[in-house]
Amino acid sequence: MLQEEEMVKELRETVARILRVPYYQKRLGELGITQAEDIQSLKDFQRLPLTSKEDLRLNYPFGLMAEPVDNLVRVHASSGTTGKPTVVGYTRKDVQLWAEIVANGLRLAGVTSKDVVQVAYGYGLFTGGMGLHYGCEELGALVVPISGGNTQRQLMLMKDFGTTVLACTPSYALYLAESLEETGISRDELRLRIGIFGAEPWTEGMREEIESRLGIKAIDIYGLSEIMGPGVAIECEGQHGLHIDPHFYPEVLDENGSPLPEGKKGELVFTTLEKEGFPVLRYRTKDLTTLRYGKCEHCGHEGWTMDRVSARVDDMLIIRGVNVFPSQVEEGILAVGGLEPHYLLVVERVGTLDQLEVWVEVNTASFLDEVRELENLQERVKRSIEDIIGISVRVRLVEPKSIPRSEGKAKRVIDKRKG
Ligand code: DLL
Repeated sequence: MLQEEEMVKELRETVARILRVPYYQKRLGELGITQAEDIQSLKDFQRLPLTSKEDLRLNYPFGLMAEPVDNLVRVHASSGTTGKPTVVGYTRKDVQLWAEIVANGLRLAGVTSKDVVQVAYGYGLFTGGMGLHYGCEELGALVVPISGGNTQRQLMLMKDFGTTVLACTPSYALYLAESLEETGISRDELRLRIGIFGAEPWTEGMREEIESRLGIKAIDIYGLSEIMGPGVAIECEGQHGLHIDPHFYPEVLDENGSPLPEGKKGELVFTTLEKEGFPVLRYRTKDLTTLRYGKCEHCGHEGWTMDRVSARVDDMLIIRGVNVFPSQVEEGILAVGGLEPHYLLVVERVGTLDQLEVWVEVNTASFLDEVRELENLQERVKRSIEDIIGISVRVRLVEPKSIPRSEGKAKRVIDKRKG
């Protein structure tokens, strides 16, 4: 492991930088921390306050920048569920660093300067498109900056340009796979070999589905705008967890905010190192995962590796007192054949009781089956989901293609109990 001393030195530099920001100055001052030198050990660091999305909102739009706005060259923002977005700013050095981080990550994933990368993440305030774009350019790959949507055009260019790498959300990858099958373009006409998929939770079952339908290796890429954007962590070709880039210091905390040891699941928290415009101290991602430290046998990466993010704290549904994550339902659906991985969770309160209904699409072959067989399928999915989540659910099998497809992050829950 990195010498604690060395790590503390780097963290201290971040503390020095964030102390330029009046808001942090005040919060740290309340704890008696007025200078970076007050941090002498990891224990000291762990006593520092956590930062949340709420802090960003309170300081909207530029209040948490550690550089004058004049020194920023780019902003991105993530749409909040309530009103104003959260804004992040980058200096010239930050955008260069980000490009290098993404390029390194792509290299670990097996992408080279010879690849043709179709970037089908959205371009704009969302960090997905531009984050991947500059990373690919830094690597020397050929970028096709098509952005999200316009599915038929995506397929045409994928074939005509000989795209070898597809970068988009896993749900959009699945939609593209489905559209390819419909359009009648066969996999042999394409040169696709790698997918760089992230920006939303997805399961191993979904990975297998995408890999087999597109005939590619599907790599999980993670990131969030508050920390930088895509590339905070990425799988290497070995696909055994996501390697965290050394410019980000991770912690996993329990519900009380206390650090958990390696291998224990909790909320992922990041501190940025070396970031200028918008350095962040102990930012609560609300993502649930586990951490381990070590050397990857496959690619030699030495440092922190995290498990795939199975869910966000925010996505957790409490149904009749039981915690349920959409990814658990996805796992249950994919364990049963004859279905499409397109689903929706509909939660309602009937009288005083919460009810979860899962809508799942049957595939075209099953759709033509006899009613009895469909009932049997329905029963099997129901049992498969119930085995995982531990409460009873209703399953509604729906026609192929009746659940809306997503071109970006999928929306999988309709909670009618709210509002
Ligand atoms: O989604 C950045 C990104 C773009 C990552 C493209 C990967 C690829 P935000 O819009 O700020 O940024 O959303 C961040 O998305 O806290 C997670 O909850 C979720 N997320 C991102 N990547 C993954 C992943 C981008 N690989 C939020 N697995 C994060 C699971 C992910 N969840």
